[in-house]
Amino acid sequence: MARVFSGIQPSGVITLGNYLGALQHFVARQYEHEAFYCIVDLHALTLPKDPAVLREQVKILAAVYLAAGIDPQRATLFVQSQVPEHSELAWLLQCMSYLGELSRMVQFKEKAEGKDSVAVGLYTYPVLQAADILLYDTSLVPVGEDQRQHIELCRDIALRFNQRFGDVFVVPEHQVAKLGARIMSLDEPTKKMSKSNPVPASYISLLDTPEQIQKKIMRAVTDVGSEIKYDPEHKPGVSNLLVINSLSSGRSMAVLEEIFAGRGYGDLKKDTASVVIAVLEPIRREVYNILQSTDLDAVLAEGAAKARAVASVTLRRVQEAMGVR
Ligand code: ATP
Ligand code: LTN
Repeated sequence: MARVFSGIQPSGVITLGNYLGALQHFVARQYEHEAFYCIVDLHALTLPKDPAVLREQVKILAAVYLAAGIDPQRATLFVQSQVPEHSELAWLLQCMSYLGELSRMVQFKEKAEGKDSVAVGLYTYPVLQAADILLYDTSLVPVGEDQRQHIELCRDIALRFNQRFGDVFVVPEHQVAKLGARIMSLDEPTKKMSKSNPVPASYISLLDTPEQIQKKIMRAVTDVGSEIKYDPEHKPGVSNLLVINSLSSGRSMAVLEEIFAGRGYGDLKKDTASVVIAVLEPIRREVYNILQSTDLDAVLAEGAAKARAVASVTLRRVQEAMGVR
């Protein structure tokens, strides 16, 4: 059975983009493959973080994973910092990675832009990500579009390592959905919806109330003209709403274009708000139930133990190959 691995940063409240582009695919994959899902708290440290806030966000993200449908009996859910093999392998892989290739990473350039001082960890972030993936002999990595470049880098590092030291790593492939891999910001539909955007109206959080969701979608920026058709290049705002609607309601783009032919943007927004609420409201309620009733520490401790059992074997193989064991 192929192994699947993916991770989400506890860097804020999970957005509709995270859900449609990543989390819902994690849930589907757990029925087909052996799955490992990680709360990547070490990655979240690459930008300044208050320790108490980080702890709280780890807990909320664990509840979101479970509320969205991750079943800890099927998939291994764990916190990255509880499996020290991630940091250890990251160092070994840093010695196999080049300044040039890391300098080309778009996420680094975007997150470093305009800052006076940038942590080295932000630069080496994709190497830690490669360690996450390679520790589990992962074949498939479901991610949103923005992570494609990081998975390519992980493949390059794994191939380079295998060429030098023999067949140590499984070389993974990314799995990026055709639709929904890049949900756009509601206020600026040419930018990615992101949980670290300081403007709350730009994203829908999985913890937003139905009223908040309704308000944000009704205020979403749309395009000139009045036709409702899927055309991301010329109609980014309307196309984003159509994608969100299609993935939330299960109706194809062709069906939606037919339903909304001759109707106005207001109708599209109202309908989109109602289908998004229908998907997110049960998850939001479940998050609060879980936070009150589930021993998350126990679930995560069990996940970490299962993850370590796999990760420690891979790390040992790498250490032996490199001559440090
Ligand atoms: P941040 O804004 O803090 O960088 P983020 O919202 O991009 O965070 P991540 O934790 O970096 O979230 O991403 C978790 C997963 O969600 C990744 O697979 C990523 O590709 C996916 N993802 C993030 N934003 C979107 C989006 N707007 N549309 C589709 N997928 C997304
Ligand atoms: N960098 C990813 C989060 C992440 C990840 C991973 C994703 C960390 N390690 C391993 C897939 C596989 C992001 O979404 N920003």
